[in-house]
Amino acid sequence: MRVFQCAVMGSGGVGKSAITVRFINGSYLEWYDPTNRKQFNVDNQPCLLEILDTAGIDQYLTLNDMFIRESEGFILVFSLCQRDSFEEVLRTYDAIQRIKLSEGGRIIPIVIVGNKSDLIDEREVDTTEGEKLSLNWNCSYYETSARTSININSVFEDIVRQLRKNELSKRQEKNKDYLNNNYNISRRKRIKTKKCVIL
Ligand SMILES: Nc1nc2c(ncn2[C@@H]2O[C@H](COP(=O)(O)OP(=O)(O)OP(=O)(O)O)[C@@H](O)[C@H]2O)c(=O)[nH]1
Ligand SMILES: [Mg+2]
Repeated sequence: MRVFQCAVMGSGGVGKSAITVRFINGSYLEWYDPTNRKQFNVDNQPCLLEILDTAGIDQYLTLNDMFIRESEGFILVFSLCQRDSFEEVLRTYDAIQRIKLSEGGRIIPIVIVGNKSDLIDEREVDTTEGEKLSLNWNCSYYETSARTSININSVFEDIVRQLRKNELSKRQEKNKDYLNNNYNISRRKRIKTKKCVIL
């Protein structure tokens, strides 16, 4: 089975671990194994997702670059109750673009997550702001609560759908290149065989 790798990134304390644990274990803030893997069905097809729960601390920036290189998809988490963390998503997005585009990537599977939606009275970021960002970046946006489990599964299902789509388009591109190469070779051969013989 194809194993997809995704990283959960964002500022410290936004709920990256809580979201990951909620998805993997179905529990809230219990200890878990940080080499998270979960096999589940998306659109009736099984998949295995390996989730890298990163630490949201600035001094790990170089480490973050390494995580970006190693991951195929990204769940960018901010807290709906902390505007700074929303702005951090922009910086992480820039880093992902810089690294992945320099590696020749084109479509980068990304889901933006505004967490802690249960803390209604403490909100600092509006739904429309998250939605606007996702429209600009052509990715998805969910508002979640790891505490109440709202929308947690949808986030991971969405990233798997994007990862599958990405893989399919890469495969199609490869096939196109292969066919083009073959066409050029056979064309060259044909041109070669059209020799004129002078008697
Ligand atoms: N109310 C509420 N609190 C949450 C939610 N998710 C996480 N928290 C709380 O936020 C705090 C930080 O959660 P973590 O999951 O440790 O955050 P993190 O992003 O993994 O933090 P670092 O690993 O330090 O970067 C904890 O005290 C959680 O109880 C949520 O959906 N709702
Ligand atoms: Mg954590």
